Amino acid sequence: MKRLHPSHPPSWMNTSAIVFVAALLVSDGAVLAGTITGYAGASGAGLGVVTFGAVSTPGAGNDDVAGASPNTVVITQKRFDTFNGIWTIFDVASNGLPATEYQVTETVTNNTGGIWIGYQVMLGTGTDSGWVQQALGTGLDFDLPDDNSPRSFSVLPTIVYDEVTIDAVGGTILPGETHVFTYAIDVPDGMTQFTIRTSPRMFVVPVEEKTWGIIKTLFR
Ligand SMILES: [Ca+2]
Ligand SMILES: [Ca+2]
Repeated sequence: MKRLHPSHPPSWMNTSAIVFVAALLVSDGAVLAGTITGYAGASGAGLGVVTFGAVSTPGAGNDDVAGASPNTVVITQKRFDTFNGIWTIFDVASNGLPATEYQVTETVTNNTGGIWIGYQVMLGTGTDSGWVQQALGTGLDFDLPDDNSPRSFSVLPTIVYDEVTIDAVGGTILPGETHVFTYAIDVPDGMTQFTIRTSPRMFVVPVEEKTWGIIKTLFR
């Protein structure tokens, strides 16, 4: 179900769950959870340049967090040179505890030569022709159902999202402009890698073309 960014965060606190996780963390003596261990590269026809800053996980297994998680992923530069997607891949260590929440920040540059009217972020696995969007309900998600952490796309203020897709629209990003976007993700235990797919949206499709496209699809 798609929804608009809420003005009032939902109730999220589950005391028994927090106590349970805290007990696990303390009993082991070590911090264990599904955590991002590193950046495994970028690909896609939109690339450009991707410069990975750092991943930091001081609060492994902390799902859920209200506000910005202390765990961070920073992409210091993501430059789109053509109007296509860029996939960034992350390695994950599984250690038997629930999800770890990260606040992702990416600094995005429009080097495509065209005006953007939107920006899309998706979660999944693989890249390019091997890309598979994450199914709903797996635990890899954009901080849902808790939905209580920052999600901001600068000059694109209208944000429509579900567990695995964010569409930010409502403004324009001109050629040469750079903007900082941020969003929260939950990384569950039980996976070795995942991918963040990002892509600009450029043109509004005219009604006539959309109609023709529908017709072509029907008769193909
Ligand atoms: Ca959260
Ligand atoms: Ca969360």
